[in-house]
Amino acid sequence: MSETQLPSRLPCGSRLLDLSRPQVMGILNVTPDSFSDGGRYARRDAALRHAVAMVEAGATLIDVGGESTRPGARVVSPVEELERVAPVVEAIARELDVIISVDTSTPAVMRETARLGAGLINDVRSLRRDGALDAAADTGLPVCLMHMRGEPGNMQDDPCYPDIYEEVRDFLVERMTACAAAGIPADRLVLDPGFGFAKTLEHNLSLFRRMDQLAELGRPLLVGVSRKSMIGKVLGHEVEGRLYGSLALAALALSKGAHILRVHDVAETVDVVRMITAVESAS
Ligand code: 8Y4
Repeated sequence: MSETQLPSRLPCGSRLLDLSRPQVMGILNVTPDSFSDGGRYARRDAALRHAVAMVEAGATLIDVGGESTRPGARVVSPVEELERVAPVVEAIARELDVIISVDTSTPAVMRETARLGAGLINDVRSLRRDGALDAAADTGLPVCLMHMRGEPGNMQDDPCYPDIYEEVRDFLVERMTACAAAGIPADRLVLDPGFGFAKTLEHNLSLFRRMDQLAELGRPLLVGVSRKSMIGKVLGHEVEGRLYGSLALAALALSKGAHILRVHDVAETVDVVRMITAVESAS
């Protein structure tokens, strides 16, 4: 794989993502479990307020997701997913100066949200659904490819790999090749090891340790570990008690070359990023 220097900016629709320093992506869930009651305008307004707070706290990307990837979550139709996500994307695009990432595997959602102002496609299935490669290619937007075997519903059924790092690298190379064949060039791709997806605790820890080697693929890395069960398993804390573990992993991910951190706790993570950047910019 080529080890060329990464460009310092990634075009994301009408905006540019600055890759010369680490960026924080705030997580915005618009699944019914997060904003269920109050009807659709209440859901849109609550989501917009959350997005405003994350941008004020320093997020430069907002990841909007309308389909839960939790094991056992109900399957959402494309129409239902679009009804949840589209008003939120539209409102953020109108109100805020931020790159909107859309967490979706659904071709129709990719096409429509791109039209409404989305700047990045974040697909945990790495464009493996029927029509997803073509839809993403047609939008011209960058895509985040993430390692996951199987589907969210069955991915934790005894995942087994001879070498987790090689598994993730080979998977991402295969998806990069599929993207190239569909007209999505490598310079439009972001790569993600997929922490917590089809991996045991040992897989997650070992992959995290070797994450710096994924730089050899020559693309920016996005890392999502915020509040995940790998932290819960090591520390023995429920999801509300995982902030310090999340910040420890955020700092370590930066030291291993991560470019984008996908997090719930934006203000706290931005402090970590700014402190590390201050030290690394010193003479
Ligand atoms: C508490 C809160 C515990 C949330 C677990 C979780 C990633 C992602 C997710 C990721 C990229 C999650 C959509 C899982 N994780 N996209 N999406 N990378 N690119 N679980 O790691 O946050 S959802």
